[in-house]
Amino acid sequence: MADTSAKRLLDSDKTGEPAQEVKRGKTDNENGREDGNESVQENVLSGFKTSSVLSDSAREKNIFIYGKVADQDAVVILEKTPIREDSLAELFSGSTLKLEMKNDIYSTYRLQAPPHLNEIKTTVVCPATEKHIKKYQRKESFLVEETEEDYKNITLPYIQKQSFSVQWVYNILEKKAEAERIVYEDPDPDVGFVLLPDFKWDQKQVDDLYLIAIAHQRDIKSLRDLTSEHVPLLQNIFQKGKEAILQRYNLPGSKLRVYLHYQPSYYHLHVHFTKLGYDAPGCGVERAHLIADVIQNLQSDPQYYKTRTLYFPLRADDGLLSKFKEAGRL
Ligand code: M7G
Repeated sequence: MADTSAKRLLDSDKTGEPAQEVKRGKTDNENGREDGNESVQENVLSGFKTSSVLSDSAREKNIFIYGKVADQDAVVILEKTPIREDSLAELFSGSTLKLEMKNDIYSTYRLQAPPHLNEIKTTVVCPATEKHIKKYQRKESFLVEETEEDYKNITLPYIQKQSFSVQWVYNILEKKAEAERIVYEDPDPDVGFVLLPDFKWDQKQVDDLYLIAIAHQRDIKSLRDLTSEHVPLLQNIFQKGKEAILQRYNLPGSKLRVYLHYQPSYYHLHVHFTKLGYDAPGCGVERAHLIADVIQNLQSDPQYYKTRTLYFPLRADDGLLSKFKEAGRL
């Protein structure tokens, strides 16, 4: 069965595709920023100075930290990764076990695993902007109701000035970063896209599979820009994305949740592919729009997303929320 076999260890080197070589330490992108890949070993965090903990979760076993790398603001995310079934034999035979307590048939231990089975997934955003720091801070959210006029008068002017840079997206499309991670590419300029693992996924197990498909077209900011003319693009991403995931990860379309975020964090059209049953951040009904529904809505009304009132959550400290408040819309 696809689900069981898909539980196996995923060999991240098994990319299959003839990915282009990544030029390490290259500084030719727009921002003059370096793009590295996985094999760079230098510990950029050795001098990291913690300023504050933005949020943490004992349940999700992660912590979001704000601090400085040299003189630059940085956000570091540390996350314990799931225990893989195929590492159990080595975990039991190769670890030391320290008894904590024993009572009748019950005992608890501290198991010290070999280092390679005890890695912490680490994400670094550096230099981080104030918006990054806010993004990772735990804050109360409010549901916003955005009409067609609200989008034109409030949201659009705000995102044109305030949104995150999408340089990382262009780096992927131009093979300046993450080229070796590409799972599938359709190079067509109109309906083409690049499918690759989201950086939230460590690719060690399919239980928390998370990929993103990034459109080659650069002028579609979000769901709001979509009309029926984009249906072939969406159908292509949906169909070929599912086929590529079936081929690579042995996971059929019936096991996938494929959706767009509104509002997204990055205003360049991309589609999220996550495993059904994995409670991926942002997959709730207030933010995720299933691509299958998006396609049907556009087929029945070409202007559906231009004209509909859309609902989405905004965090208390989000500048866009202040704009809605100033306009008396909240
Ligand atoms: P979104 O809906 O714009 O925003 O999705 P969200 O981050 O609030 O969900 C963008 C997606 O791109 C997210 O799932 C991010 O984890 C992912 N992502 C962001 N960055 C900066 C990168 C990156 O550099 N590489 C990859 N592979 N994924 C990224």
